[in-house]
Amino acid sequence: MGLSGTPTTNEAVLGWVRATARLTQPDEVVWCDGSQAEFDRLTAQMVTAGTLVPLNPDLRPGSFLARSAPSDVARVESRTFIASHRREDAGPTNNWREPEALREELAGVFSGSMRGRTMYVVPFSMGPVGGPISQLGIQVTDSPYVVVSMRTMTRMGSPALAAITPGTPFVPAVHSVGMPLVDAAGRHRDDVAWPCNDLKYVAHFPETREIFSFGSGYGGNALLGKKCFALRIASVMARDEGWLAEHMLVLKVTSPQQRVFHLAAAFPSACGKTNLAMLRPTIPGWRVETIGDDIAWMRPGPDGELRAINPEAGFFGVAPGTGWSSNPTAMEMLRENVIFTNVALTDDGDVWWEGMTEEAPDHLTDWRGRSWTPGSGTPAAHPNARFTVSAAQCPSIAEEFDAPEGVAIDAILFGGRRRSNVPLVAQAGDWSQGVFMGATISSERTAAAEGTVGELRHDPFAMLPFAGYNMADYFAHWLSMRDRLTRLPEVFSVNWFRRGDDGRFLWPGFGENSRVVEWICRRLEGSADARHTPVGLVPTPSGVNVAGLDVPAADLAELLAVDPTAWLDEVGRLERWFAQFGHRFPAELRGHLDLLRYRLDPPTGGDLAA
Ligand code: OXD
Ligand code: MN
Repeated sequence: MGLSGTPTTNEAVLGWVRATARLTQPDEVVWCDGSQAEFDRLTAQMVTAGTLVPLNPDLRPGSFLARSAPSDVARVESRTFIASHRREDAGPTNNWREPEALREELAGVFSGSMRGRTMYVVPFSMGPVGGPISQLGIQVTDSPYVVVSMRTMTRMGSPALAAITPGTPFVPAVHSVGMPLVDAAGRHRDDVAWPCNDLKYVAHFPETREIFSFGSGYGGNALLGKKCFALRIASVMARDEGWLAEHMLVLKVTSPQQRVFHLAAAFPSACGKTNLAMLRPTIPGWRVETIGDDIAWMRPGPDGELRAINPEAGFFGVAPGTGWSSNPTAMEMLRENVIFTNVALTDDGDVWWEGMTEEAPDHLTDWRGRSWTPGSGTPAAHPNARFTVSAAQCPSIAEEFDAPEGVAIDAILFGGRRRSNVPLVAQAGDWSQGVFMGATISSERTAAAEGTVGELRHDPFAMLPFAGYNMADYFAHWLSMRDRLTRLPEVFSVNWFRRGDDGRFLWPGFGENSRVVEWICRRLEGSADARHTPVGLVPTPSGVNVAGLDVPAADLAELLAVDPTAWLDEVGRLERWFAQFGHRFPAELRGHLDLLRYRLDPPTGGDLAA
């Protein structure tokens, strides 16, 4: 395949594109420039193909609906592979594959996988092009849906390609939906609206920084800048180079006294990161602005502080549960220029999903394209339905969003979806206990990945599906950051999801979470009281500002309570889970576990404060 008229002369790029085209055998190779004209051309083509449904331009201008194949709706963790040379470098929580064997297997599945299709070459930058924390990549893909999504989610196109000069490292990422339109014998078949393959691979070679994804067109499986690069590959880069690549939102908080704080917060998938990132404080005088909703890259800055960027350029958010009451900022952001995937279609050509409004419309077309009424008994939108939208459209975006040097992080929050045990908020005594807090997150499963929704699973740092190397080494790397920083962020754990015995949520959440943010900022200033508990410093009962809020004192007490019996069970579960790491598990964290047990059940009884 000739590559005449290519927009680069970089032989490293050309050689890799040529070799990939030789393997996958597309009809055509198209280099993407990221322009509006390119976007318009591809979306028009996808409308003709039935991949995109244009929405009513009066109700949702510039927007489209995509319906995926029902088998291709979430990240496939069981088919996500880390191919490091040594199995123990991938660790017990990753699916390890021997790299040479996996390469051979991939060469087999990718062989001819783009026959009859176009291969798009998609250069992109994670973070502002040329920024000191940013990184470059090129994805080749046979999915135009992926191209237009990458344009929203990354800095995609000509400036990124121009930055990949000879000798400049870039992460090569190969993606195919795995449904060639012509077989080896030359027989043609018709395309479908959402091509994919039952056989899936989301494969990472962390040592050579390469990504291969086959068989899925959906989200994190296919937009390879996101989970594959910005978390799995970047976490390995970060370990090697002394920084952090994290599953965290980043926000800017301004107090009524005009003091500015930057917070980074890790929560497992679909636990409200986007809502927290776009928080509208209910307490007077506080302001929250958004820097990121899913991923943070954080490096020691020139003054020894931890500086963070959001490497993404857009939001790929979970639609269900996003509504005018839960996240009005997101609802404003979604007024136009959005690609929705697997939401429901209204009869007048707009979108709907569970939680958007209190009452469902009388009639819809559901995410599978079937007629739907409130009596249908199935959700109208898939629980992992998504919106893809540019960050520039977010009304709460902070001016620092595009700052190449990032913002200095003052506090790190770790959270999960926990109906019991974990208090509303607790502060770690120091960095070491903070790392322990991150390592001990568990959360009830959501629909973002395959698996049983509601089941409790350990998800350290909300990175279980995303750490590209041995999680025990990852814990050690976090501990080691204390030697690289002279101003360490304070660390907190939070839990908005605690429930009473009757199953009701004890905390109203959403905008009211600003009250917890307030307590955190006041702790950073040194002006809020706290009491010691075995799991950290929690607010005194009068510490959380509940003025104007209808939370009974008994509920607040329960939200802040630490139940030793329940926590001893938790320690037991943690011990059993950490045992899988063997000698690689850092002794310092084992020490925290022992100390926690001791504080929960002191030999002499009584002194829980220790
Ligand atoms: C996401 C996820 O899409 O975590 O952000 O699954
Ligand atoms: Mn995520």
